[in-house]
Amino acid sequence: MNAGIDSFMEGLRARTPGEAEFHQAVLEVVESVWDVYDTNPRYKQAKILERMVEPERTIMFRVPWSNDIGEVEINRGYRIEFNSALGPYKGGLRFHKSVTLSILKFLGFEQTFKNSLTTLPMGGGKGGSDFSAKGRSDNEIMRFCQSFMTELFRHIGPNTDVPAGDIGVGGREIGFLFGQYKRIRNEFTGVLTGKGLGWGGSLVRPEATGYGAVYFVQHMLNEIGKTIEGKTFAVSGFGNVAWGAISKINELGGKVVTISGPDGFIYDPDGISGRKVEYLLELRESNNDVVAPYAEEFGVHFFPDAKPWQVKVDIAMPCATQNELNEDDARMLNSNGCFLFAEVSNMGCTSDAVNYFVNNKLTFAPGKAVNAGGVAVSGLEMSQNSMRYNWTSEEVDKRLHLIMQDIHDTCTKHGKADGYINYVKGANVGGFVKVAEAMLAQGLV
Ligand code: 2IT
Repeated sequence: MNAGIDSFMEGLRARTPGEAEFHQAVLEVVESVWDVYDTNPRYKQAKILERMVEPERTIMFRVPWSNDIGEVEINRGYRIEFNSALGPYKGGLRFHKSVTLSILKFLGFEQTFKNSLTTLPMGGGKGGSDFSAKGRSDNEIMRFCQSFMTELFRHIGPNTDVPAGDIGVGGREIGFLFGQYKRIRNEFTGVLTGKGLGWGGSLVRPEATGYGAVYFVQHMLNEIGKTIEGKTFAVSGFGNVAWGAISKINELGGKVVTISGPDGFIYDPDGISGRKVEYLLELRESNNDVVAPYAEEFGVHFFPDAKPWQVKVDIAMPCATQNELNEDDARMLNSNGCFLFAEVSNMGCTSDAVNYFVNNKLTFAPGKAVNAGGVAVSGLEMSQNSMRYNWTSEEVDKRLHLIMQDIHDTCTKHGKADGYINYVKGANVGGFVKVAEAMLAQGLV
């Protein structure tokens, strides 16, 4: 490794001990942009990279609430306002028992570059809590969301910081959070995205992350002279992102043969289509966080405690969570004939897996490019809220198409060399340069 990168990372690790996921996300970006950084005295003098890895503001707070049997429960809430060079902080809230400061810092850091890639005016932020909806009643979820917002409201606003959903935060939670914000502030504003259609939400927002990812895959396939028609896909996860991706793959003539949950994966060789896709929504609404019931419902095979990467497919799309696909998985997929890897989850692949893909010049694109359609349509929701007007689904979908194409063009511009597109480098450099230039223009803040 390069000595400059080494000493940069050593400094970061010393300042942020124990934040392994954050270090992983930073290292990937620093490795990609180091040449650009090291040869640009304007960036170096202004210590742009050193500033980028320090969040502008980190908020941590107590979230007390009482459960259905009257016991007191305490969770920890967070909002990391990472970078506002390009616009108000923007990024999701994750409610899951695995949430830590390190996880939200990695997500907020990545969000900054992802949002930059979308071409829309959004800074980067992320937040959430170690609260999990698993086994909770709707009333408990509402009380938790209300308590969470009772502290968060003072830090956010439509021109300051606009949260949205992520793992564990969907339409139901956004509704509870929005209601409490409106009640406390006495303001009906676009302070959150992912809102319901009748009260400020945007058409296509629920589908946007999955649809956008598939549009991006279409561009990747186009580069290697292929199309989605007739291809088989391994998808992981079974939530909103997997659901959107599967719907669009079906529409374009592909076949998805796997989904997964924390309990294992489903192999459905006939393809997950029709009613089976809608069934994913029922699974989620059950608050159980398992996929095994799908096997019983549709008479297919369930593989407990296993990941879907052992199945023979053409294309792999991890859609669940960070570090869900490691180097062994990558090798196994590749040796079974898989030729395209589109990371849809944020940092879904381990560093070793990413290095394996790139060093072997395989067609791989990172989450911050592939999954950016979600936050992009959040940006379009903000635009519509500002105009107090709603676009049709055709209008939103058209803009989503253009944005995904733009991101692919940016990746190609900064990542293509000797006929190979290094999407990791392309996305990181493309995202970085725009943020760096804005930071320089805005002075030492
Ligand atoms: O990771 C992500 O980009 C999201 N969870 C969506 C963020 C947003 O503000 O829509």
